[in-house]
Amino acid sequence: MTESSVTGTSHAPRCVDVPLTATAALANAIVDLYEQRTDVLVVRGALPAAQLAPIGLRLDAGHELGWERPNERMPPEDIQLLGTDTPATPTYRCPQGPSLNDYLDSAAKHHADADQAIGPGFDFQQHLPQLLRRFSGGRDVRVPRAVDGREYVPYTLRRLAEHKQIGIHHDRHFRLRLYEQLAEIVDTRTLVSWVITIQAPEEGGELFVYNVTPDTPNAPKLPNGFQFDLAAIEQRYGYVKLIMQAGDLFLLASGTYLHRVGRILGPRARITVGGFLALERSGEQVLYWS
Ligand SMILES: O=C(O)CCC(=O)C(=O)O
Repeated sequence: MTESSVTGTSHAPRCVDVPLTATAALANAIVDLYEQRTDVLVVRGALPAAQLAPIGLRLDAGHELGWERPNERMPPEDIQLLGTDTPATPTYRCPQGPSLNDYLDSAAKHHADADQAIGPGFDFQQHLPQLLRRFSGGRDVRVPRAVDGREYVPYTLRRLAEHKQIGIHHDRHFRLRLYEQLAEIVDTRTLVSWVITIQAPEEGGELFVYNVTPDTPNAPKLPNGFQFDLAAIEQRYGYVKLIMQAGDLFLLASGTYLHRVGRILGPRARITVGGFLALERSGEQVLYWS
C-alpha cells in the first residue's frame, strides 16, 4: 500500500507501485530513477512469498546465526546484518564508513554467511541479477570487483527486531573513501537502494521517502546541526509511506531523497535482503553490491 502526503507546495516523491506482471513497460526503470522521472519503484510479488516464508521464519528464530550489529551502541537503530561485518555505509561503529580494504576483507570473510543462513532452498545469487535485469534496459547486471580482483558483497540480510528502526538519512555515499574506485566507473548523480522484504513485521517497518535532498536549502536540522529534524520535515515536505509485504521489491533513488524505516511493532522482525546499485558511466552495465 502506498500513501502520499503533499504539504504546501512540496509534492510527494514520484512513486510507481505495480505488480510484477505489470513491469514490461518499466524495462528502463533504473535510468528513470537516475533521470528523476521516477523516485521510487515498488514491485509487488517480485519474488515468490511462499518460498520466502520459511526462510523468514528461520532467519527470525536463528539467534545462533551470528548477526553483526554495527549500530549496537545506538539501541533504536540496532540493525542486524548477515553477509558482512563492515557494511558499505556509515554506521555508529564507523561513522565515516570503512576503508575499501577493510570492506573487501570483510566481504571475503563473510560473504558465505548469508547464503548459508538461507540454506539450499533459495538462491539469491541467481535470482537477484535476474530480477534486477528486468529494470536495467537490457544492460548486464553484475557485482563489481576491485582493481585487485576482490569481489564486493553481493547482498546483505537485514533483521530489524521489535522497537528498532532505520533513522532518516540519505545515501549520497560516493564521497566516502570506500567508493574511491567505484566512483570512477559509475554514474554518481545518485545511488539506488534495492530492498526485497523476506518477512514483514506485524506493524511498523514502513518505508518513508521525503521530498528533501542533501541540496534542499535549509532542510530542518536538530540543534546538534547534523541530524535531520523529522517532525519539521514531515510538516513541511511531501512524502510517501510504503507498506511492503513478503516478496515485494523497491528501488529507491536513495542517494537523492531522505528516507527512513518506521519503528517495528510486535514480536515478528522485519527481514529484508538488500543493497545498492548504480549505472556504469559507459552505460553498458548495472553494478550491484551491499
Ligand atoms: O531497509 C530498507 O527498507 C531501507 C534501507 C535503507 O535505508 C537504504 O537502503 O538506504
